[in-house]
Amino acid sequence: MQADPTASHFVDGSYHEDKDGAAIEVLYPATGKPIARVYEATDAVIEAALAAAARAQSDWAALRPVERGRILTRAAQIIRDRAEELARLETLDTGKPISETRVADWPSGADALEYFGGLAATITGETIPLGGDWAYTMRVPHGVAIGIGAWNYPAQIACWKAAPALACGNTMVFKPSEVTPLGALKLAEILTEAGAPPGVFNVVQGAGRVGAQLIGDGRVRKVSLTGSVPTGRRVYQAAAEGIRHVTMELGGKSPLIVFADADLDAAVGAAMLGNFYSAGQVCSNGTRVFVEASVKEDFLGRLAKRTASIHLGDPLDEATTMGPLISAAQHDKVMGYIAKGQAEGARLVAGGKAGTGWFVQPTIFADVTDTMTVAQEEIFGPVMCVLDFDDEAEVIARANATQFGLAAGVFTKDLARAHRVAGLLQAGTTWINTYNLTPVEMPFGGTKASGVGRENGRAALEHWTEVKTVYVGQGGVDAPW
Ligand code: TXE
Repeated sequence: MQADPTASHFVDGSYHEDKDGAAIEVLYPATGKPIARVYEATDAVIEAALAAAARAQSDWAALRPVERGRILTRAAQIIRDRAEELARLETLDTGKPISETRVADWPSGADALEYFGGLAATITGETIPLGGDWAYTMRVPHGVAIGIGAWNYPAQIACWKAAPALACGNTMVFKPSEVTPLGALKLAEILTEAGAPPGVFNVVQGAGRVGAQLIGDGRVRKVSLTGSVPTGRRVYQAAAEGIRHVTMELGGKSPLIVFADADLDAAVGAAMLGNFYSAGQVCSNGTRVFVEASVKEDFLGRLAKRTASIHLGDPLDEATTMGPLISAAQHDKVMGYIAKGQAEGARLVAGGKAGTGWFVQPTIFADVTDTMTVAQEEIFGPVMCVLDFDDEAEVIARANATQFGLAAGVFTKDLARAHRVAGLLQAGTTWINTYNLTPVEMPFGGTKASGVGRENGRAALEHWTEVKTVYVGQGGVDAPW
């Protein structure tokens, strides 16, 4: 099985190869075997991409917004027309089941292109009366932006960054994760086919070194990262050197609170979606499932039964509902956490074992306490921790006792309580009686160590533009001397 792209990079409107960079072998997570090879961007490739983005930016920003929007909308349609081929490629890149990549990854990317394509022509400023004189504001693009992606949702992340960035008149150099380099190249190809001028969206390959080099360039005005908290800290620091704008979508250890009056089957379904989808490699997962003590055993019984129906297997097989982890390193890391959970006294209710290759069984720990490592650190694998609680104030305090603040969930039939708890949880996004739905119309992002800024929704427009103010003098100048 091979999935070699036309070339490693996409620069200034076309595929671009330079084999002087170190080779990056792309491994299919289901087999661990190579399916493609790309080459890390050399200094020459990085310079070509940045120069192209800088050259293209003023003309792109000067286009009528409705024309920029039309290009993005057209790209969304091309993605939908090529849905099956793209889903297959995403499965090869990530190991996620085809049943997921058909409905979640590129489709969510297409939604972003369509949504921000539609919004492009609505980005306006305000007029400010000053008593005779007046002022007006414009929302102007930052200029050249860098997008840096993680490996868990490579196509979606590329689209979620490119769509608002381009709608607002920025140009972008995007660096996908070195583990999943393939999807972003397709996005560049599709945007170009849709009419994006050369240089508007470029893709270069490489790991942290290439990312750091891109961020450090003097032409760059904005950096948007999806990744882990330690990388976020590094990227934020580097961006600060050049006083660059940032959006940071980082990790989480989100609470999902199930009160005794909740629809338990719905809560079980949400807990499973929020821990096992994409083999648990989702930043907003509700990995600390707090269940009110009186319904805990009932909840665990239903959960264990449904978890047994998860089908691990070949991600290209339609019947597979969970794939492998992304890499050997991630597999070993997750197995390490499972061992630690057991050593620290958590009760294993399901799973706990490695499958063949990089597969890990969907794993449930019960009787987890707040101080256990598995309750504190982001595992990024199919490991659910169930903790008990007795009352509302207690569970809110415990849910908030973390450095993270990406997401949260609350299940209850009590309307007042649902909104009260949602208001008190320290999270960028809180779901009531559902979990992990991230439609593009809704802002998404974290508080505390989980991030800065927001993606999606109208809120994203504020993070891809800045305000320019113009004061208009209408009378003479009243100088005191
Ligand atoms: O992520 P990194 P990695 C967690 C997950 C995983 C761990 C490490 O637990 O095991 O993080 O994964 C680029 N300047 N999450 O190493 O390092 C890097 O090349 C500029 C959770 O894949 O955060 C990649 O493109 N760029 C998370 C991107 O940053 C740099 C999603 C993310 O890499 C850089 C991913 C630098 N100095 C991993 N160093 C979530 N919660 O969503 C790295 N990069």
